[in-house]
Amino acid sequence: MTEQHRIVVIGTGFAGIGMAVRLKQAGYDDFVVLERADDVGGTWRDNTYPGCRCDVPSHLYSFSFAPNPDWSSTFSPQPEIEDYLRKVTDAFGVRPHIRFGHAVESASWEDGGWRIVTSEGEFTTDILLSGMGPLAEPSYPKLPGIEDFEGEVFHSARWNHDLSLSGRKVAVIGTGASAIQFVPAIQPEVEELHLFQRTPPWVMPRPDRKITAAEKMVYRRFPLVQKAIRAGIYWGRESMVLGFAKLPAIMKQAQKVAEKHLAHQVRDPLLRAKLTPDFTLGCKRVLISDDYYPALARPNVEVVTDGIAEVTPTGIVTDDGVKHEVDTIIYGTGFKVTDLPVMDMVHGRDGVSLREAWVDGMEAHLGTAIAGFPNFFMLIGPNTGLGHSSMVFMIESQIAYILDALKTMDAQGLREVEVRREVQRAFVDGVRASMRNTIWTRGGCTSWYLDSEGRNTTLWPSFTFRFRRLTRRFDPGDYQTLAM
Ligand code: N01
Repeated sequence: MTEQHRIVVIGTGFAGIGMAVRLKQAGYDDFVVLERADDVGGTWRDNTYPGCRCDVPSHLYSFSFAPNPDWSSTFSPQPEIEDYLRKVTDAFGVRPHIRFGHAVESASWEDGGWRIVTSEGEFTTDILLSGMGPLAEPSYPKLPGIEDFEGEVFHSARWNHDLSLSGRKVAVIGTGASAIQFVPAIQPEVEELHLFQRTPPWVMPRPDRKITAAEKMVYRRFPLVQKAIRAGIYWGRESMVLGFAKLPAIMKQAQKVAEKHLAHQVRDPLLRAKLTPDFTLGCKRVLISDDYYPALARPNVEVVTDGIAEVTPTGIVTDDGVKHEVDTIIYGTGFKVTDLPVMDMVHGRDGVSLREAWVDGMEAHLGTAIAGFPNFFMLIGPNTGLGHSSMVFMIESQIAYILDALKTMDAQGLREVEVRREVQRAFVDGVRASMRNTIWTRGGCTSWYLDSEGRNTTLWPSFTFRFRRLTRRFDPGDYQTLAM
């Protein structure tokens, strides 16, 4: 049997939950949220690796409609964020709308509506909202010989908690935001840790501390105080990072802080040389940690900088011919950010998939609406990611825009809205122009910010406040519309 709803949302991370809460508050009752897992949380439910925590200050990492006076520290640990999302889900009454265990297999625009096939049956809807997020699907590198490896293999985003790492010889592949968090957490437990580093990241000090009971009380009694701190951090962070990002020469000054951090924490000059990056700070996501470098200096850790030639049943052979005997391989190799599963899942007008629509790179008007895909809005779509601030702010901007679109459709009796191709083109050209001379494209590195052609189709290159302004109103003039 096919279920029909006015609105279908996919995913229950920050995007899907925020959307569901706002829909309910706006009086839309006929909606369901499809979730493949058995609880909410998105990437904050899936990433349970030891040491997982947010590298964005806690004050920024909550919805404006659900401030959290109870964050325990400047940078919240993963279980607290997952718990926060569960609490928001229940406090705002959206859990009954969620269909857990419903993995979306495809969504197609057919006969003026969306038909969605899930692992548990079909749905049809007028409006399809994607909250699937770019950090959902782990990326596994293709290592020759991996299928013959006799030990244990898993990805940091699918941590194997049934396996004790105590006494094991572990290979970690990757040195991004995830690895720098779990490496110090597992180093004391494992017998040997072989860290396969392709590119050394820049690592800044992490100014973390516990939030005191007195502070929490103030936030609880005077929410405006927390709001003011939040606004202050936004401006400070964004002005600094964006100022630097647009002027790579100045970014080199910030590098000095990271260089000092490395020199202070790693005394061995050979190890320090291995860990010194050769690109401008900010080109990849800037990492923060106080325990990563000290962990690498421990005697049971080896930083391997030669490339991986092949995997054998009992280890990894590098390009220099050395064999590293290991019984466990942990991938800290990130996510499929520019090769999203949604690209093959969603088919718009004339059966065209997002992958086909995006042959020249991912693009969307305001990172949200895509020509050829009527009544479809994508949360955290192309060029809405951030290297400098909180994604929750971007998500809330998109949610407000989508709600305004729904209100406009209701008020004007519109059955279909589809962004005009030329409007999308103009927006995307603007984003690419302002991306041109930034650290993200000219910093001398590759990163998940760039697609296989070197285009930055992931980041928003400006202040989040500017994005908020652009998404404040849904302009039906930007869309081709069809009346009821
Ligand atoms: O993934 P990454 P991540 N052989 O893509 C290496 C968010 N996040 O999971 O730099 C060898 O950054 C790759 O090497 P290189 C945050 O937005 C947030 O760590 O490409 N190595 C790199 O070192 C973050 O940016 C938090 O040369 C290979 C690593 O794997 C995003 O998630 C915490 C390889 C991948 O790094 C992703 O972070 C954690 C190969 N074949 C994550 N393929 C917060 O605190 C890849 N690598 C909020």
